[in-house]
Amino acid sequence: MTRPRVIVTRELPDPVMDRMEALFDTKLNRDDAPMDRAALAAAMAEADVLVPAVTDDIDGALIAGAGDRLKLIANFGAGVNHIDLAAARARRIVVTNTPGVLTEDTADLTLALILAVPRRLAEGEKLVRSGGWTGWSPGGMLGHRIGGKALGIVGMGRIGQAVARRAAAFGLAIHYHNRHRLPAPLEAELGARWHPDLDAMLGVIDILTLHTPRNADSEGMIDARRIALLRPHVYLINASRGGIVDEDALTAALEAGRLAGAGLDVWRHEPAIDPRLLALPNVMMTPHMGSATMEGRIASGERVIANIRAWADGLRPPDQVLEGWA
Ligand code: 8YV
Repeated sequence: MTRPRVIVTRELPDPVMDRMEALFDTKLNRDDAPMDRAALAAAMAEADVLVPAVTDDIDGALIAGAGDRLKLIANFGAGVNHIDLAAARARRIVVTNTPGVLTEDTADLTLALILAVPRRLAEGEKLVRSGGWTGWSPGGMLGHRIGGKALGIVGMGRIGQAVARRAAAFGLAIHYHNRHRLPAPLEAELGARWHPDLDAMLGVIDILTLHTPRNADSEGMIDARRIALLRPHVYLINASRGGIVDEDALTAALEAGRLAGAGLDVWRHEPAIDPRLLALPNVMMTPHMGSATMEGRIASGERVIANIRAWADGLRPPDQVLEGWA
């Protein structure tokens, strides 16, 4: 196939779109308005390749109704929880993602939250901006020290490891829960302690950060029961997927002072945010911006292009997502 019909659902950086237009029979979404279900269905009826993003819910019914031409869903982004992988496999549609290129940016944002929440950065900024700051005082804006605390990382893949490296430099002791234990040399290099039992880890840490993909195993993983295992001085950080945390249970715990605070970049029903959370001063909130760097977006687009080219050449795309691994 020389020029596959490629439909891109969101506006990507210019260098990515220019290259796509040069290589493929590309239909771009220049005004970046998220496509509704009917628009997605129409795109999936005419495309050889769909390039969706996290805001597109590519569910089983849409995939089942896709045109015979659709052979590749080349996701722009690492997480693929918004794509029904089983339905794609049933239709023999290949799914790819863009792993690796967003790792460092997401880890940076995570560290920013890990530092900002216990030190109350958002509250301090708000105080100054409001004109309500009356001057230094010994008890003003007291937060909690980062160094010497225990960080619990759930999901020790690329991003979890990148967070561990950064956190160690700030003097945090690294604990992690992962299905598989890391190889011993890597574990030693990171100075990380494996907890095969997530519940056991929750009782010994001071800050919890989540870096596991959202899938059937992780959906609602941090629920009311597990939140109750956290000690009241614990901060929860989430820059992975909102659905991993039971947001109602988290809100109730924060409101009741059963948790010290939270740093949240992702939400269960983005972009809607529970007004009860908005009212809590000890929650720092960011708008799903963990990977939002120009460099990362371009690198992500380049991976999409590499995947499409490999597929069009009859090769196995480098980032093919295998069900059960995402
Ligand atoms: C991306 C993300 O911006 O890569 C991911 O899984 O969550 C984001 O950081 C998004 O997926 C782009 O579609």
